[in-house]
Amino acid sequence: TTVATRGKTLVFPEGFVWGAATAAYQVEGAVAVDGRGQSIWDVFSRRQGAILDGHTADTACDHYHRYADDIRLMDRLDLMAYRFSVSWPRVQPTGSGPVNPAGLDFYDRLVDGLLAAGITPYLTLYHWDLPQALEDLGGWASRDTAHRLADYARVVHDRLGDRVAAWMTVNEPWVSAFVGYGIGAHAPGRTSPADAFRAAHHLMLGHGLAAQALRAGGAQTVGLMLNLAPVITPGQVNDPGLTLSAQDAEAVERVDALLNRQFLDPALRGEYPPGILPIVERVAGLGHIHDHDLATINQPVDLLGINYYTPCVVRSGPGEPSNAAYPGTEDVEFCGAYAPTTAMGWPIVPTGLSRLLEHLTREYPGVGLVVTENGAAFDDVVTDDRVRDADRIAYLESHLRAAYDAIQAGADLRGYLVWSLLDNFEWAEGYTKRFGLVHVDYATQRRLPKDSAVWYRDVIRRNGLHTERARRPTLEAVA
Ligand code: GBH
Repeated sequence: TTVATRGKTLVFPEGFVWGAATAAYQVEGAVAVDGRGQSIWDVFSRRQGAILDGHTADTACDHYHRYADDIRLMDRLDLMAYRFSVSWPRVQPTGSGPVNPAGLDFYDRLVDGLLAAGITPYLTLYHWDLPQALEDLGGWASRDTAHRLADYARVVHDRLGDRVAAWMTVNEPWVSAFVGYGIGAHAPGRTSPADAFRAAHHLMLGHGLAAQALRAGGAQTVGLMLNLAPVITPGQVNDPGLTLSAQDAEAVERVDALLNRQFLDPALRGEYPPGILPIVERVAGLGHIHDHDLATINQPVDLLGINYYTPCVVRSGPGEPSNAAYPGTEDVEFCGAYAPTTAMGWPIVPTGLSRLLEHLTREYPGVGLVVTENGAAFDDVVTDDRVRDADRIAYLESHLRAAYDAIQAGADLRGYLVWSLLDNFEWAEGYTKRFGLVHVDYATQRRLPKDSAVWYRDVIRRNGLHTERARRPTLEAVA
């Protein structure tokens, strides 16, 4: 194996890709500039009570105007890769038909700037900002939206395909479908479990159709990002080998099908996992699943992007009478408070990442893996022009150790992207949660690299983790 322990450093495989990620709506701002159309998030965030403290992303990190400075920042952090998303309503203001050249120009400049700095772009086509005009026609509950995504993929690829190698179709279809259309905590804020299942299927169909379009255009690397979590019982948090009761095992399997396999199996195996279609049929009917859809969804995937934050811990027991995030789990208890948490309230369990990577390697062999999101929000404080975010460093370090363990156990993990480069608009939490390696003062737009940014730069420089703590220098802020 290429993995080695060099002195006191855990060395990652040669060519391992280190980077950070953002998403268009969370960082760009400039929502009414240069012909951009409205997205479902522009509309949703104006709903009374939808976003904590009534925040909107109208300005966010103003990355649309400051992208050149942000690229310089990435360069100073020695990032090898930057994952960003393209705003669909910037490129196609009404989601179909007319293309807005000024919108494409922005991504053209961004990509050229990244390449000039030696940073590899990882382009996400869809990170949740659906054009509102398409939502008005039914959004992801409507089959047509999948075809519109493929058209949009073609438009973006025609413009950037000569310079961008890595094309990711959709980000976290589970969240889009079940949080957006089921619980309604995200845009478009609908509360229909039936529409959530339809949205899930159509997002995956959109992935398949977009992957076909990208491939036909000559794209080299095509993939998608899923929010994946090992589904385990509370007892397995500290004792992974624990034998489960039949009821617990069945609860785990059902939740795993809803959260992970509903997306993994169609994309990578061309089928829905056992047990899920009866739930879909009861909640939504099966009319939205057409004969050849699974073959369309099952396109070759070069890269599976894994967004990992925390495991999903469940056991057999009293659940919610109707849980719109997990339809059909009335007899499943979702457990929290089994480990210390981040500011999001998400328990910190690094072994969940190694477990997940090893499981994917066993169950879906042959697909390249990249951690496309991992990171944590903490209550950062700026003192003496510095953010001493030891808690974030500890989170990242422990998860990188878990990733290293998985690689040693045979996982084909090719890269790791921190969520996020910058503090940004954290969806329903507004600006109250900070995930960045770089602190953003929203009043002045000043960027201040946190201690974690400097720590991460050192990880990148040595392609691995120091097993002993060193004294670390700081980086000055940039206006
Ligand atoms: C990602 O979603 C998004 O892609 C990104 O845009 C976002 O900013 C980032 O994460 C941070 O939120 O209640 O303990 O069961 C994350 C999706 C789905 C992560 C549900 C954690 C459950 C935690 N997530 N989840 S828990």
